[in-house]
Amino acid sequence: MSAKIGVLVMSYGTPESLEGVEAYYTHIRRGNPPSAEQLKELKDRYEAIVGGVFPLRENTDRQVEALQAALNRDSGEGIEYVCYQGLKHAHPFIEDGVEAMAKDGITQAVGVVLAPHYSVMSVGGYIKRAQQKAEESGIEMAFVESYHLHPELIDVLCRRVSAKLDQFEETGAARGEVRVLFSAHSLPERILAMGDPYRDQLLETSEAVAAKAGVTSWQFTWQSAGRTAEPWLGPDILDTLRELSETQVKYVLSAPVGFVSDHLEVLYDLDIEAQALASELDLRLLRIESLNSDPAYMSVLSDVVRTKADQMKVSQQ
Ligand code: FEC
Repeated sequence: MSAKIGVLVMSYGTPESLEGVEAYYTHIRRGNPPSAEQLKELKDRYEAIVGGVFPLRENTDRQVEALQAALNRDSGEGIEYVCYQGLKHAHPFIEDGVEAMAKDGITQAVGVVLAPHYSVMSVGGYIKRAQQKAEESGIEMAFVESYHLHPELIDVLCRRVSAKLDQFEETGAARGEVRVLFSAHSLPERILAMGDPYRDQLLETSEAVAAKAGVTSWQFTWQSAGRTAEPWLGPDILDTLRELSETQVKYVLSAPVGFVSDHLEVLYDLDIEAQALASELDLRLLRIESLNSDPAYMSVLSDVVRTKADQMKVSQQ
């Protein structure tokens, strides 16, 4: 008999179509519908990236499929991992994923989020919802909280940074002339007063990648801050680019280490919005490739999931 372990793979979620953007946005805003102007602005951003197609859905599907294959390829005899998707703001929701596990008779599961850094306002929110549903469904669940310094994650990010520095070199810019801008989704400033580890974890990832890639000219900046009245963590990448343009810096490499997929915050906020500002400011801006379902990222995820599963006393089913 083999033991079956459920793996709840959690991700942000994206609308299924332009018609679905309003419901999605309302969910992000905890049930408060956006104004007509806010809705139009968001739809315009989605249309600008790929004309109404939502790349995050397909990327998440591929990541979940690849993770299940990686887990079972390397798993010890007698354990079968079954992956379920649970999205924060779209179908199948986190609760749907847990329910699907329960329907399949899963009694033990590991939860992991497709975001390496922990904040009580990001990963903490995913875990809370999954934990509550798991308790109601009689599933024992353990959670991976963060993996921001996993050696294979640092390695693959270092390779991504080096590849783009090579590209700069091929076009005449010395590696040392390129300022590397590590970035992640901003959060409200109040997380700092709560002692949240998010900012420190992001700085640790950035430092580790820079050290491994031999990068000395780098800084951390935020991006994609929400449109709410309270202060968000800064500086924002657009302000950072403006500041850099007033110095000797001419070449900038964007490394959004807080994200693992191509989606709106990368394809619009960086590739369209930041890129347009960079050309206006006469800065040459490149961006590292997203991890998506790179086997090295799948290996990071399968390692952290397996480590959690090993800590649970697996019962034979
Ligand atoms: O491609 C896509 O369809 C989805 C792209 C997407 C990702 C993403 C990741 C994170 N968010 C985080 C925090 C917040 C907070 C608010 C907020 C608002 C939005 C809006 C859109 C959106 N987020 Fe997001 N986020 C993505 C998309 N996010 C669209 C609404 C319009 C806007 O503000 O731009 C503010 C909520 C509020 O109004 O109170 C907070 C964090 C992450 C990274 C970790 C993770 O993936 O969970 C943190 C991808």
